[in-house]
Amino acid sequence: MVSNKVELALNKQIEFEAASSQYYLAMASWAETQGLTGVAEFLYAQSNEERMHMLKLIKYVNERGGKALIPALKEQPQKFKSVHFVFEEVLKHEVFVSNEINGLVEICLKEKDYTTHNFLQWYVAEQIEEEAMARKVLDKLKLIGDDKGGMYLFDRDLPSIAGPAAGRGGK
Ligand code: OFO
Repeated sequence: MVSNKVELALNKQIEFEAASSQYYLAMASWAETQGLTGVAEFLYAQSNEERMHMLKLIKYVNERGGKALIPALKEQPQKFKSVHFVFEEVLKHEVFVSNEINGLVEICLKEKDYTTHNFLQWYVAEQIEEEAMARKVLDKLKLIGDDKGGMYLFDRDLPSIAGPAAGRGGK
């Protein structure tokens, strides 16, 4: 059974995962309209990943005798300044989520909820991967700068640049 404090914190996290999924979906759709097929494909996959993170939490809360709350959808931006900006946002967002997960872990320790603490270790590891992936993509973008040919190749190769750390599929 989860305590009220843990249930509340897990529900907050459900909200963050849902927000991540929606945000990445908006980015993916924007990229698709810019002809950036590879970037779009990558971000659609990221959006699905975040939805899966949300679902995992929903099921956990309900299984542990709590009640998962399904968050409302918020309006998302229609436009993004650039691909660089998009991935800067992805990194910023992932760092934010990592901090929230750490806070959640701390609450579990305070509440002596070792079961949820154990469950959350998957998220801790996932965040390390996702932050590393966002940094890797940003490093590539810095190398490209404003070079259009570079962007063409980046878009084409993004799935392989991101590699397994992007969690494309397998989780
Ligand atoms: Fe990358 O946010 Fe989920 O955990």
